[in-house]
Amino acid sequence: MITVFDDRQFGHRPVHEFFNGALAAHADTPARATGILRAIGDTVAPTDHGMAPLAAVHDPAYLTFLTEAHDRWLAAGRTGDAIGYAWPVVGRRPLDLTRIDALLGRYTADAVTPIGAGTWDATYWGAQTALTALDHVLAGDRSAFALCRPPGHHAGRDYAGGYCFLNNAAIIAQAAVGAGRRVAILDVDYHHGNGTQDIFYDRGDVTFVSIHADPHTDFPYFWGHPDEHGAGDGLGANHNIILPRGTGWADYAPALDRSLDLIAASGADLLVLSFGADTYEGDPISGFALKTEDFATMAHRIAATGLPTVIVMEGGYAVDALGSNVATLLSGF
Ligand code: OKP
Ligand code: ZN
Repeated sequence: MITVFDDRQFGHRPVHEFFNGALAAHADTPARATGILRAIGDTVAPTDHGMAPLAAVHDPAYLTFLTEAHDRWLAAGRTGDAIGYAWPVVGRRPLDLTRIDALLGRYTADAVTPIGAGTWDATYWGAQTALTALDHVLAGDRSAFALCRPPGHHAGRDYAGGYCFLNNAAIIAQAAVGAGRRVAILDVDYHHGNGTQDIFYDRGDVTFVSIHADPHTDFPYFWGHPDEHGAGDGLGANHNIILPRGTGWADYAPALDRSLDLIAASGADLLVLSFGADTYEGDPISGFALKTEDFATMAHRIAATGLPTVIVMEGGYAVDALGSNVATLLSGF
């Protein structure tokens, strides 16, 4: 299977995130990508598909914000990463926001998603990485791996959040729809893919199934509950399967089988797998208990659907084990 990667993604180097009321070292380190690259070997560079496929999912004003945010931060006399501190929880009339702190409040969802000098280039080339992996699958490859970093599944149409800026899985799902395919997205990251859910919530042409930690106990808290079924044309095309902290393979496997049944019933002919390795037992910010070999079993079951599959990297923070966890998943295909 081909792996697509662009080393401009190393330019995203967030320093801090808020954690338990204080600044802590950010979990999305460049070393995550290094560990994966070391374990899987050769990669191919993405081709540039331009802004159009990004703008097919994201709000143009949000894309402008992402391209300008760090320059505006510097122009305001700040140093380091741009991070918000005030959020418009109560909706108000549209305002002409100009101060960087107001823009950060408008276009970010939390204080764990800082924007640095290299963030836009990194996330842009991450999205191009996913689009190039999709090209390989549309051209007939059975599967392809997009080594994206930063991840994407918490980013919505007009907001960053949960370490994510551009929603790589949603961007390629939309591009695949444009190519005439019927798409399902399976999100197996430990955290609910709230951005992906939000983007497709009222659409019936893209099915979203996510297996994740109960949002009563885990980020992103406000979304990912099992009664979120979709709306309008999308009613019945959104499925959240929650599992308690401590879940190991014995209880994960039935949830995966249920997900694959839902995807088969959707009539999809192309699968986007949002793959987070943070379900691993050693993950420092997560609470499931999958073992490295379980990722091979996970891949066997997904591959048994026969669906052409684009695998998009999301989370996974046990850096020492991340390479072998990803390589094990890929070998299972
Ligand atoms: C991004 B992805 C841990 C707090 C974690 C943010 C998690 C973002 C995860 N106590 N807060 O889904 O892997
Ligand atoms: Zn995650």
